[in-house]
Amino acid sequence: FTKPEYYNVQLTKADGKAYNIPRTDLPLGPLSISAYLKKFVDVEVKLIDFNAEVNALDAVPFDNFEALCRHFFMQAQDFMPDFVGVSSLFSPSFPNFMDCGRMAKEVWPDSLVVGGGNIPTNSYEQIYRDMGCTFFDALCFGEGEKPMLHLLQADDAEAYLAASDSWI
Ligand code: B12
Repeated sequence: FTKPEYYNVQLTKADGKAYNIPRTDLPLGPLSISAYLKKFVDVEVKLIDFNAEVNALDAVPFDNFEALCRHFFMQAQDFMPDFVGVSSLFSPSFPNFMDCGRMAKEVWPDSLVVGGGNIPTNSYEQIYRDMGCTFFDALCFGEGEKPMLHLLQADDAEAYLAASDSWI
């Protein structure tokens, strides 16, 4: 992103540097989960779309995605989430998905950090077994609306996660 190749669509930002332009598409999965939850429970939801956010920045003075992620999470520090959900659809985002989960746990250690989308649905063994990941409290398998609702409604979230087939 910060070192675009000649064939990438580029944008020169206010800091004078050329950046790649990430493609922005509505984050349909998180939006769908948010809409579903709001129908059934009184919940406040905040969504950070990183592609839209980096496009909007005037400069991107971060060496890596982890630093960028920490920056946005620290900006949202007045919001103390009970649950943080990280979503990722595309395989090239795998490292970003992991960085995002790691940073969420660092910034909000008391929150339950969960992941969902195509990446964890297909790569949960790699994430937990091969990489020994400890910052994702659970990964959702497949569609997330009902699993998230049941998680929010559970008296004992950890016991629910351990027993449910929708969560790894
Ligand atoms: C629609 C779609 C698009 C749309 C845009 C999608 C969007 N708004 O972001 C368009 C046409 C733009 C598109 C483009 C591309 N796509 Co596309 N696309 C899809 C498709 C068909 C559906 C995705 C979708 O929106 N589903 C509907 C939403 C509601 O579901 P969802 O996102 O999966 O979320 C649910 C669950 O995953 C889960 N969930 C998701 N996040 C979270 C988070 C938490 C915390 C929890 C608990 C649960 C959870 O719950 C959600 C609700 O049920 C998928 C195939 C598929 N069936 O998944 C391919 C797919 C994602 N696309 C793919 C590809 C390759 C591309 C392109 C690279 C194609 C290209 N060569 O240009 C581009 C890249 C776009 C980009 N931004 O970089 C591949 C990705 C493969 C891979 N391994 O990376 C897929 C898997 C298709 C395939 N089998 O090849 N795509």
